[in-house]
Amino acid sequence: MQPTADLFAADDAARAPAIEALAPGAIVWRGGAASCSADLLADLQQVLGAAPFRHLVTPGGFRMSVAMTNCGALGWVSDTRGYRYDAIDPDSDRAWPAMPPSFVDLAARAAAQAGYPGFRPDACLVNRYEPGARLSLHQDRNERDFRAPIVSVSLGLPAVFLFGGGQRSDPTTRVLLRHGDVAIWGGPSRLRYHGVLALKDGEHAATGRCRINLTFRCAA
Ligand code: MD6
Ligand code: FE
Repeated sequence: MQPTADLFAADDAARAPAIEALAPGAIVWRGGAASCSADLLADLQQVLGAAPFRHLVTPGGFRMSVAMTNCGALGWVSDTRGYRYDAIDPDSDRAWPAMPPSFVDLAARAAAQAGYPGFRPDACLVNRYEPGARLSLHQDRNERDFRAPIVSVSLGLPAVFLFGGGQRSDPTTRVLLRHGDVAIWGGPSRLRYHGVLALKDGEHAATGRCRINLTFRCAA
């Protein structure tokens, strides 16, 4: 009988939280959201009641395979006019739902772990990946101030995150993000290209047949 091995067995929700360096200014806090994941998912249901998932259209006219919604003062939207942050949900013509305190609290604790104290996000983009959904290489550059990091929480099915460099053609490294993992991303890494490979089919006890990603930003 090995108590430690049993306690932190292969089950993703039961691993000990640990910090992994990704690049200068970027880390993965393995399992950082595992202990609050049930609260996050319960509070997400409230958000979805007011602002359901929808498939946005890219400026080029393509329907995104990832379904999205937002909470907080600002929400990220895309349509044929371009990408931008907007205080109004274009589907409801109302303000986005407020960011639940459980979200704000986790985002601030995660940012502090990575050396970004005082992080107060005003936007949370929520992504839902169903099997086959992917996000092509992109930079997050619609925010006004690049001094704040981005905090990205993975829930449910695992996904391969691609992490590149300052140019789209730079080589990428692959990072498997599992339920409860938190990637924090700022400073010299803030504008690196990144993406997500097509989600592999599966079933997760917390989310069912999908992966949910919460990305927190200071957009204004
Ligand atoms: C995702 N994440 O993990 C998509 N962006 O589903 C992102 O696009 C992202 O994880 C900036 C920083 C961290 C991220
Ligand atoms: Fe991104």
